[in-house]
Amino acid sequence: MSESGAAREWTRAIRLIETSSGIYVATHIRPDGDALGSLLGLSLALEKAGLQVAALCADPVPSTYAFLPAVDWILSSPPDWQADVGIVVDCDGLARVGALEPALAGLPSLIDLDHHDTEQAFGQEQLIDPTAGASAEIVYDLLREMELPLDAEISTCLYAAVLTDTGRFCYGNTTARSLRIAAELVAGGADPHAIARKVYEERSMAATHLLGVALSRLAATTDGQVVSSVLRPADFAETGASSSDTDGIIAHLRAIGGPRVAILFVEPDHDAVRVSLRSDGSVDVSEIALEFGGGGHAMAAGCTVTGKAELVERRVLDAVSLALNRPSEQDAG
Ligand SMILES: [Mn+2]
Repeated sequence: MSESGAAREWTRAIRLIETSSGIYVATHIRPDGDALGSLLGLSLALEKAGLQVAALCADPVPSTYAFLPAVDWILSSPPDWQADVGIVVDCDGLARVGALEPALAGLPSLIDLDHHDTEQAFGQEQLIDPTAGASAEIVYDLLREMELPLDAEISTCLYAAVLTDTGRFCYGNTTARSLRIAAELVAGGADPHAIARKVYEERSMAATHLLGVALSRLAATTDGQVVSSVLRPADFAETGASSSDTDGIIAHLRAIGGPRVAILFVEPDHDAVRVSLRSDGSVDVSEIALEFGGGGHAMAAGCTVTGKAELVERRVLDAVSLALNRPSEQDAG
């Protein structure tokens, strides 16, 4: 899209927001740091600007993110008042909002605010920038464009979002812009040490035991290009861990030097397998996730596949090895 086209889109989106009588801000199921930080940062800023706002997420907030300001404000279903505008953050396709989809799809105006490189854009207006390290970077730009002040609460939410989606400013999506925005958020009152402790250093005993189980089951393919692990329903029962306690385990698999792709298969109950994929950049794992009905980014993606666990795992491993052995587009120029 041309610069002027993008600028017009921003102007129209801002006009929709500023003239709204009520806004539903929503994010995806199984929310992560970017989903929740973007949802809360944006909702707080709009509410403080005098707009009527409901912050919506169909799934519960993982305990890791219970420290975020105004987290108790999040509703799992729409409130008893009707919005005229919806802003959906960090969702690659409207279906990602889960049970909230009908309530959002029925709104007069919908804004898709996201950083996925998507073919599933939706809504009247799209504030989509795949070069953003986190959706929160786009929220930051939107609030700046609207000239809304960033206080410590809003800054904390947005900082937590950028921190987690860039893998503590380590992943390939980390840019000078991510760091500049993070610096502005710290200046606005976000506390980097306190937030990092909350997100990364308060893992529960149960979750740590679950991590141990996952690490004990590490397996590599014979060519050493793919490393994977699995968690079965019994592992959750035995450790007392919950399904959101798998967050962060994939980072330990990804940290192994050598393999180009890391995969974590999680079978929270017996009818589906949740697959997390990480790549060193040599294959686009979002394309593999897409084949299985999921999505994500080139270096981090996921999908949930129904079927017998062993069969699902075999199919995903086959798809990954096929992708790894395909001549890459980069090689072709
Ligand atoms: Mn994100």
